[in-house]
Amino acid sequence: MSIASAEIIVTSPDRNFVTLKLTTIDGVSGLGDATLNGRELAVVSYLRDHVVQLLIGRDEGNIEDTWQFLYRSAYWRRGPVTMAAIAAVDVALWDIKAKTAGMPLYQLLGGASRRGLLAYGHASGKSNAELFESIRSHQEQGYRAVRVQAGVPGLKSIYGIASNATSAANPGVRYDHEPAQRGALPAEEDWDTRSYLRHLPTVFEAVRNEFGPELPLLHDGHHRMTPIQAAQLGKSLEPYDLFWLEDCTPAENQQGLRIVRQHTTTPLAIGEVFNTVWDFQQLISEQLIDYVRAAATHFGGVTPLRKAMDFAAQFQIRSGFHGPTDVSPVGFAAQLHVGLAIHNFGIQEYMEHSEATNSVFQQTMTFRDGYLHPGDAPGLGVQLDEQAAASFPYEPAYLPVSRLHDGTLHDW
Ligand code: EZ4
Ligand code: CO
Repeated sequence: MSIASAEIIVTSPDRNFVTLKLTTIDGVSGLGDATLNGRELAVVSYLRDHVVQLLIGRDEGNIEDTWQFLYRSAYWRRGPVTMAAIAAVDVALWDIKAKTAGMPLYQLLGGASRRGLLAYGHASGKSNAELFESIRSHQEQGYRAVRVQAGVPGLKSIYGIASNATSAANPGVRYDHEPAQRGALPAEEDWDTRSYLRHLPTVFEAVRNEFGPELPLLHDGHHRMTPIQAAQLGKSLEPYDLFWLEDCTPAENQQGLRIVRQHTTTPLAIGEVFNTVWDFQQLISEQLIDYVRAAATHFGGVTPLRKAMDFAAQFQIRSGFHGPTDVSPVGFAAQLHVGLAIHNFGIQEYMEHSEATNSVFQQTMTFRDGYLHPGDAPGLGVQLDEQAAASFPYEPAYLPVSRLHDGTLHDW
C-alpha cells in the first residue's frame, strides 16, 4: 500500500478553509485540515511546494514515522505554518487508517470513554439584556455550558461580541463569533483594560443572579492582560465560580502564570495558539493551567494531541480543545474522536459552522442535548464535496488589531 496522490483544496463558503486530501493506490482517501486563519495561503504553499511530493509512494499506514519525518526533515521545527501542514497530513492518514479498518477513528484510539462530549457555546452581548437573551437562546439550543463575552462601557467594538461591528467588506453582516473579516486590511478595534477589569465582574454577578449557580460559565481574556492584571481578574471573578478563565495573559512568558496561580483559584485554560507539546511543558509540569486549549489542526494533528493529553493526565489537567469556526469540520472531527477516547476530557468549544460550510463538508457529527459525538462512520466521518468547494473561491480575510485610547497597538 502507498500514497498515490495528494490534493490541496482551498474553499471559502463564508470563510477560508484549506484541506488536504490524500488517496492511496487502492483508492482510499483521507482528509486533513490545514486552515490557519488569516495566513491560509502560507500553509498551501508549504504543502504544495515542499510536502506533497515527499508523500507520494510512502506507506500510508506508518503515521508516526511520517510525522517524525516531516517534523525532523524540515530542520526548522515548530511554528504555526509548519505544524498546520504536518497536522493536515497526520489527520488525513488517521482518516485513511480508520476507514481501512472499517472503524470510527475513536475506536483506534482506544474506544469511547463517555457517551458524548460536553460542549460550550459562545453567548455574548453588548448590554446585559442582550447577553441574557443570547444565553437563553443557547440553552434553548441545548447548550449546557456557555462562554460569556460582554461589551465594556466606552469601547465600541471588541472581540467576541456578536452584535458589534459589521465588516467594511460585507456591510450589514454581523460580526458574530468570527473575528476574521474579509477585506484588504485588518479591522481596528479599541481596548481599555482598566474599564474591562472594573466592568466584567458586574456582568458575571448579573448572570449568576439571573441564571443561578448551576450553569457552567466560561470567559476568554484573549491575551489582553498582564500577569498581575490576570491575577486581579481571576480573584474578582471567584465569587461567580467560573468553569475557566481562558488566555488570561499571553503565555509566551510561561513564568507569568506562576503569578496568576499564586493569587486565584479560578481555573485557567490556555493554548489555542500553541503548536507543540513543548509550548505546554512548563504550564503542565508546574500545574499552572487546568485545561489544554490546543486544536488538532494547529498542533500537528491527532498524534501529538494524544501525547500532550497523556502528559497532562499525570497532572489531572483536562482537555478544552479549541473549536472556533476556523477549525474546519475536518479538524473538528479529528479532535472529537480524541476527546471521546481520552480519559481526561474536560469540555469542547463548539462554534457551529454555517450552512454553506456544512454543504461543502458533510459530517456524521451530532450535537444533541448539549453533547457532541463524532458519529460511527469509518474514519473521521467527514466527506468533502469538491464541486461545492470549487464554487467558493478564496477571499482574503484578516484577524483584527486593537489599539488603546492613545493609539498603542494591543492584543485583541
Ligand atoms: O479568536 O480562532 O476561543 N476562541 C477564540 C477564537 C480565536 C480565533 C482566531 O482565529 O479565541 O475565536
Ligand atoms: Co480563545
